[in-house]
Amino acid sequence: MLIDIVTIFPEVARAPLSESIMGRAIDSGLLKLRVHDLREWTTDRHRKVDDEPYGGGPGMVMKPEPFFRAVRELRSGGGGATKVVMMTPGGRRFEQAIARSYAAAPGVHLIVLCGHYEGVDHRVTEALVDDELSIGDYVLTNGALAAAVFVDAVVRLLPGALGDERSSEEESFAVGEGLLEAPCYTRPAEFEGMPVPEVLLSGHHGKIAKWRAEQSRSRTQQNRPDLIGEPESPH
Ligand code: JA5
Repeated sequence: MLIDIVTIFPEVARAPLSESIMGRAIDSGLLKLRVHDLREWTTDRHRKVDDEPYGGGPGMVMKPEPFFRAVRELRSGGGGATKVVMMTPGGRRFEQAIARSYAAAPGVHLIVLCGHYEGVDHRVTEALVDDELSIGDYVLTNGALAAAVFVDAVVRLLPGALGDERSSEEESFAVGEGLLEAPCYTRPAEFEGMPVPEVLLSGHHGKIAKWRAEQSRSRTQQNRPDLIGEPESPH
């Protein structure tokens, strides 16, 4: 899968995607990841990527020209079909089902644009962007972090990306679809006065399954009532 990320903070996007599973996906050729500095596509001496908003207001807006130059150049170097994704707090909520749909099209060249400052000139969105994504309802200082989250979630689903670290059976337990996992423990059986629940040491698989199911239910009720059709508790 070919993925280009375009950001004014390329190191922020690059660092998390060079480790572990992502690093191996790159080394094995499963993923070709290129992270670009948007300023490569500026033409002025100061490499300016933002300007004041028309209509007034606080903050700065990302200029359209560098994005248009970037996408034109990257599209021409990709070969076949291209999808342009914009990471922005105003996008549709990114979730596992969206990650799956991107992973199911590994032949598509992804170009991931990162918003910064108060926003991006809307002509970029209208003319270039196929999908606007938000990773959640919180404020980041940096859209490159959101891009790294998106790419990680997609690439780990590509066949062969996980090696034997984890299998896709885990998918059916993904948060957001079903219940939360029961608590888990490893050795020692007692640590600083805190014992592992006795049932887990019992060897009684029926009782263990029942205990886990009840723990899943109560933890989901407590932490993610939205997953079982109940209103989310106020903050
Ligand atoms: C925050 C100054 O969830 C997607 C995104 C959140 C966020 C993005 S993209 N950019 C920024 C930002 O804040 O630049």
